[in-house]
Amino acid sequence: MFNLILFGPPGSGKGTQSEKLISRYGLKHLSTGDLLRHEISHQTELGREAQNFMDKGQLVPDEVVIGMISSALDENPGAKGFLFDGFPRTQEQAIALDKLLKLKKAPIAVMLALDVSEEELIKRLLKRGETSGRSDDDNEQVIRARINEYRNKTAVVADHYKKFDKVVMVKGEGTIEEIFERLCNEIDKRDK
Ligand code: B4P
Repeated sequence: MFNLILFGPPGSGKGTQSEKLISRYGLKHLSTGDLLRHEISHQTELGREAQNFMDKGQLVPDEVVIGMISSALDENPGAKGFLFDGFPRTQEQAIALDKLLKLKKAPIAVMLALDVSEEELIKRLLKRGETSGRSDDDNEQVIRARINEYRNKTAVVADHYKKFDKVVMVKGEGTIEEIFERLCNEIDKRDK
């Protein structure tokens, strides 16, 4: 089993690159952002709770996202491997993920961390906001709040995996194809 975390600030291209990576490597894509938006569009209780946080650019509480990931892992017993996109986003989520994967005897192989300047992040998210209908993308104040959440709560997740020597920084600026090739080069260096 090959388990990979695609890491980076909001708008760094995690969702964009994940789509391409799962198709090349046959991994199961687990995006907490997508799972939460699915709950919102189906107007579930979890979705209504999550929307309050997401609309303000805040992280959704740990127990909610950890529960979603735990169920998704159980629902895919035959997966060749998982690509975690947008998860873990806090130290607590990272510890919970490590425990869940330990039970499956399949730890994280590598964390690929996309490096993108703040100016570029804001530009990309505002551009997506023009067409996506995502309420967390169409307002610069909310985008800045998301970037602050990343700095205050999420950046430490990379430190967690650095302790195990699992973090590789990848330049996240350039064309989508160029970035994809950089990510593939790192994955191909590792055993699968
Ligand atoms: P996410 O859905 O994870 O999304 P994201 O961080 O906004 O974006 P991503 O990095 O995937 O960017 P993308 O490829 O789409 O999170 C949304 C919210 O959900 C969070 O703020 C939080 O509230 C909540 N949430 C999710 N997971 C959580 C967790 N674990 N714990 C707590 N809360 C959680 O790219 C962005 C744009 O850039 C796109 O328009 C794309 O086309 C463009 N782009 C991509 N690559 C480009 C390139 N190379 N050049 C130019 N543009 C590019």
